[in-house]
Amino acid sequence: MTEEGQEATVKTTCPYCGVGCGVLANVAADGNVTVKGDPDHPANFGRLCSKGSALAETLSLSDRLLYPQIGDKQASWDQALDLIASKFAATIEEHGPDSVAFYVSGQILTEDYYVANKLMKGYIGSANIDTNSRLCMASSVAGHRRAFGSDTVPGTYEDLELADLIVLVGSNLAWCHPVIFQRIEAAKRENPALRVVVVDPRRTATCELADLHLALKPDTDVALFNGLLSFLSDVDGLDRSFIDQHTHGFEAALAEAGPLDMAKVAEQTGLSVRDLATFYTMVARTEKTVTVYSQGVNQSVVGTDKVNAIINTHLATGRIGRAGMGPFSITGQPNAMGGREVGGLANMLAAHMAIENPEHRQLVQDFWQSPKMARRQGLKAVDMFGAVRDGRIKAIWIMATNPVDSLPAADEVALALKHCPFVVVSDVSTEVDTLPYAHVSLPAAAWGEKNGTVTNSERRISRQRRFLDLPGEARADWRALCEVAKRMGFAEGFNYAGVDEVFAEHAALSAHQNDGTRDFDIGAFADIGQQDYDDLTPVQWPARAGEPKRDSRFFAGGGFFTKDRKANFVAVETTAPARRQRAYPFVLNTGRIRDQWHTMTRTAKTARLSSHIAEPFAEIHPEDAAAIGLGDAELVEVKSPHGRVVVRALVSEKAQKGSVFVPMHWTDQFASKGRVDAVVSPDTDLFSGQPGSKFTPVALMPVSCSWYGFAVLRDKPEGIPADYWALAQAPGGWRVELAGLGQDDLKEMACALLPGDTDEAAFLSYEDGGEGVQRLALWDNGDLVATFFFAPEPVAVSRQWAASLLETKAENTIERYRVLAGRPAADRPDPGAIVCSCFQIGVNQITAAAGQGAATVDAIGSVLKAGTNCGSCRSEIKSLLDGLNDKETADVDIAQAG
Ligand SMILES: Nc1nc2c(c(=O)[nH]1)N[C@H]1C(S)=C(S)[C@@H](COP(=O)(O)OP(=O)(O)OC[C@H]3O[C@@H](n4cnc5c(=O)[nH]c(N)nc54)[C@H](O)[C@@H]3O)O[C@H]1N2
Ligand SMILES: Nc1nc2c(c(=O)[nH]1)N[C@H]1C(S)=C(S)[C@@H](COP(=O)(O)OP(=O)(O)OC[C@H]3O[C@@H](n4cnc5c(=O)[nH]c(N)nc54)[C@H](O)[C@@H]3O)O[C@H]1N2
Ligand code: SF4
Ligand SMILES: [Mo]
Repeated sequence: MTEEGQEATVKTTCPYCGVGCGVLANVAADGNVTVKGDPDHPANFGRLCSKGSALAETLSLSDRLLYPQIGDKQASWDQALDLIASKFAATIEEHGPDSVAFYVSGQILTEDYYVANKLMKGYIGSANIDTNSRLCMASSVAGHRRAFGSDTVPGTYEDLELADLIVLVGSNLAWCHPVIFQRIEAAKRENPALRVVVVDPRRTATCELADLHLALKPDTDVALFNGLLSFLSDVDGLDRSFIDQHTHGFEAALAEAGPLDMAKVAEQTGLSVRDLATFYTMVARTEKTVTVYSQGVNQSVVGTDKVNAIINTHLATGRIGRAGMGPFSITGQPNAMGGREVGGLANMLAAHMAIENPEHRQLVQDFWQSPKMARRQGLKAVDMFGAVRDGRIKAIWIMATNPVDSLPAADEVALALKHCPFVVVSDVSTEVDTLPYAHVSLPAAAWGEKNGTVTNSERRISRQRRFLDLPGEARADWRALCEVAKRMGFAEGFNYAGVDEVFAEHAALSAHQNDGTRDFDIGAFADIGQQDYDDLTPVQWPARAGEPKRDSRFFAGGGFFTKDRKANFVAVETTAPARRQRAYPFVLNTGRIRDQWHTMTRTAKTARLSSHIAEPFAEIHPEDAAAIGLGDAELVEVKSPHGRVVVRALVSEKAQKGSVFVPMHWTDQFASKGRVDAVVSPDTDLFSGQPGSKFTPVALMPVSCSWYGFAVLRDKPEGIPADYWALAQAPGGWRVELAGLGQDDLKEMACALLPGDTDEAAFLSYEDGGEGVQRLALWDNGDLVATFFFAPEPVAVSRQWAASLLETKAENTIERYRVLAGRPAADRPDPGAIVCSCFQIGVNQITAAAGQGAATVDAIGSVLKAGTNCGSCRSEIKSLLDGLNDKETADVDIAQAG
């Protein structure tokens, strides 16, 4: 925290992805905040991606939840906490501990997570606490535990720099872990021998770095890696001594993989025998191989098997825990790893202990001196909401996650919450689709306002530090939890003076009766005091008490956390992916885009991040689009038995035939029908309970619209009566995509989007009756209030130029008519769809610079600065340049392509 009126720089950690970058937050004397990368942080050494560098732009309080509410009335914290405690206590009294639940998140801090887990498992006595990590890391956790006996990530980021081969499986690093991507890019420049293989059904931005892209059929990864195991065996690529000394079950795993049959693997995966042979040979010949994987692996009904198929190949070659090699499951959320440490999942216990293990249960209960202990696993996320729906769970506390948007079969989740007798939601924003279902809502402290720790993908614990005052009545989540615990009669377990005491207890528990039997041990911090906690520098675990700093990798010499300290090969069956029914012939794949974070409650607050892709879309192959009569930039309905969305068609060769990709981000706050999880199937992996969010059989149907529109507005519209709309921030206002099924009165439509009673006559308008083109604009003394472009087909006006009009004055009639003409003046060329969000450089500018000889990404950088700040767009620039060489057009952003 800073003294009022004094400049200060605080070292903290980015609240977005699991890379866990260090951030320097500078608060100027006037309170203005700027952020940059922390050059000393070992995750990023000063780098930040587009989202990290835009953090300061997300701090406005305009949408913040600032006061507790009961129903829709403001309440005091005391009233809210009393009500929560009494409702939970009464429900438990009447229906037992398993009638209540917590649904928490990999975005709360370790200390928040620790007390939530302690309250539910040790005091309420139920394991009905689960987290959105169930949708994210559960298959990796289950796979690790099957193979290693513990949920251990063996390697470190440095391994990526030391490797000679990096295999990225189901991982779009360029957009989702951009700073790791940049570290690999840099490593490749240093070490030209480094090869990168991308295994992903889609051609993603990450493929720009790839020497080989394996666009396998969805959900056929087990076939690919079982084939690799057979190949390694065939070419004598095994480490027999590692297998013999440190593992069990190799023969069974190999037998299950079967004798090598490349033609069969090719058929199963849809890859060519040639590409398979190239890949397998590369792996066989490269000792220093790291296999990085994330949601293309985890989010599958065979996710745990995919994880073990990958790990099998590393155990078989002994490539684990040594510099430059290993299986590497990277985490998504900033504290996904911390959540696993505290046992935040319904099937885990604190400090990486097992809930099924009676000794572990006793150990934890003794340590906590708690009245109760959950005896069996609780309900995993999808089942938890099923139990809410059928009435088994009668009170639920949702914290730092937005399940009405992010759980599969999301409309059913909304319905469940609607009928739940008591719902508590802790959040930082009012613009959250889950919030309307809350009986009590609690305003949480946001990033920059709270203290605690997070653990990143490489087991590195870093401090998040406060540098802003708490706004309104916001409070840290751990405080709200402790206050409820006290009111439920559990004061003795929750009397922490500060967050440092929670951390110290967590550290002490990790070391309690451990003696090297459990991987997670941070006993070195068991006695940490407030000052040392405040000063804590990033540290990797294990950090055992009294042990000198050592190589933090695991398993190079065996020492797994099973009974006999040997790892298990898991014999994984190659199953054919779910069969597509005739009514649902396409596979829906879902995931992320570069500049939005999940359900957009924070990243959508900045115009800069919204400029990259401003509308939900479905990426579809040209042949599929043609077959269903869908044109580029038209609207398409994506439908499953669970629900539907209507989004913009992005016709692209990057899509795999038969598949369609829709981003997970859009909510009811930003689009009329863009919540893709309404469509996603709730089927889960048998072992992990993780939903297969990347594979839902769907039907696609073009939506025929009578009209399309694009508007730029100074004020956020209160409601949008159009059949289709998508809303995004623009510099100085908002931009809206519109479309209608019927013959709406378009002037009336325009008025409905403006505040107050606008007279239709106030518009300057242009109408081409014959062609159905209509353009309207409204000024207030030369400042644009609104402009609308309507047409019978997708509107072809430059979005970037139109959005920029809010920040320019129209001094005279000519300039106003130029706006209606829908064309920029010659002195203000249209930048085109934004590629570089830091410097707002668009496709047209890059294309023009390339035309004048800037042929490489670096050359573009020196002419336009594009790609020279955060670097997140470098792979798109490369793709654009490659495309120009191929005489292809870039399809970065359909909605802006006009
Ligand atoms: N910009 C941005 N970055 C983020 C996030 C964000 O919201 N926005 N969220 C963070 C979080 S919580 C997470 S979990 C991570 C996720 O990071 P990633 O896992 O990299 O991201 P996704 O886009 O979900 O999915 C990755 C890829 O899996 C591919 N895929 C789909 N099906 C299959 C398959 O059957 N096999 C294989 N091999 N691949 C398949 C998809 O085509 C997709 O390109 O990102 C983190 N970083
Ligand atoms: N179809 C599909 N669905 C998916 C995925 C996918 O790839 N495809 N990915 C899944 C994955 S990997 C993940 S991780 C999830 C993410 O899904 P969610 O967790 O639902 O997404 P977020 O938008 O990150 O939600 C975080 C919420 O916490 C609030 N918040 C922020 N900071 C704080 C805080 O300090 N305290 C409190 N109390 N609240 C805070 C934010 O305003 C926001 O409402 O989505 C999952 N769902
Ligand atoms: S890569 Fe980007 S989003 Fe992830 S932690 Fe670093 S700055 Fe934040
Ligand atoms: Mo995630």
